[in-house]
Amino acid sequence: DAGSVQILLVEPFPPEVTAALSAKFNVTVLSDSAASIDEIEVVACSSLGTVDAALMDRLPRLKVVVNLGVGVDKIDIEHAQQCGIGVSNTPGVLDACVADTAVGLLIDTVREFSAADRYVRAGRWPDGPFPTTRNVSGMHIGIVGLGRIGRAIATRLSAFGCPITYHSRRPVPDVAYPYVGSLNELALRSDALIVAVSGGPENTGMIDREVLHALGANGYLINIARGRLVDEQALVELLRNGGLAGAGLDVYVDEPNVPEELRSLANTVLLPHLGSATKETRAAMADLFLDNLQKFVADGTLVTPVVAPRGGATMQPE
Ligand code: 8YV
Repeated sequence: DAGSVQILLVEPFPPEVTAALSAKFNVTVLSDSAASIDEIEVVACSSLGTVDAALMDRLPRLKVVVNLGVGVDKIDIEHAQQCGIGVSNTPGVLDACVADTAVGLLIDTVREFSAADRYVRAGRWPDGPFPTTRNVSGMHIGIVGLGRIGRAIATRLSAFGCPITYHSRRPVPDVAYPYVGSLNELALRSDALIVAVSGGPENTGMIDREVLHALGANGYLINIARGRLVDEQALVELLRNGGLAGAGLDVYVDEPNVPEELRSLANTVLLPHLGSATKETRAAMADLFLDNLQKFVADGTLVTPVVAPRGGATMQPE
């Protein structure tokens, strides 16, 4: 019975989903120091909340971690696997929205719409026209990570007449876009590099100084994936000294703290991790999150597992 299932909520977590969760389940918030955690069977988190091995080890009855978001990079997946703890995420339902964000960020960064808006608001238009920029249509686009979101970005930019190439661990079957085995080579060939790869530890720092250098003085970097994928310090240096034309970022190494160096540059467009933040998409994510939780309570399995929970219908009292 759902009411008897003990859920631990790891913040930050959207308040509207907390309300839906609390209506059906017995919810304890991790930050509540009086919280009794011995009976916890389920951890609920968003992609922004950390669920490390230490937390899992503090919960003797933990069986599943249900994540609101597609990225599970803040969950220790390896440890969950070892302990037989299931993990679910919310894939698919946010692809269109995040791809829209990537395209919007690309256009804003290249055409400098946000800077032009500041120009008009500051009353500078009478001083002269805003400087010309460059075309987005026809740009050579390199996509890093051709998963569901990467493909949704590729579809949209194909309609802009942009030749698309991509890099991933291995070629993706059934796609027509040319695969480039070396990330440096992809950066060399691209006018804009769009990062859409998963943010797990194996990919940390993959967009390094060399890759950014290969992208070059006329190149743009767009990141809607995770901040840790990029060497942020090298990015700042190249943006500052003309080694890169511009960067559009939705994600950062230490969110919500955005380095002052990035904020003071004129050739950056900076968004506060809003890739999936529309009402429709967040509602669809919440539905899939709750479906995973309900299925687990019902039969011990998950709708969209990242790690399958060990041992079937485990919610019955032992
Ligand atoms: C949000 C995200 O950060 O899905 C992801 O991986 O990064 C996001 O959509 C968040 O999880 C929403 O609560």
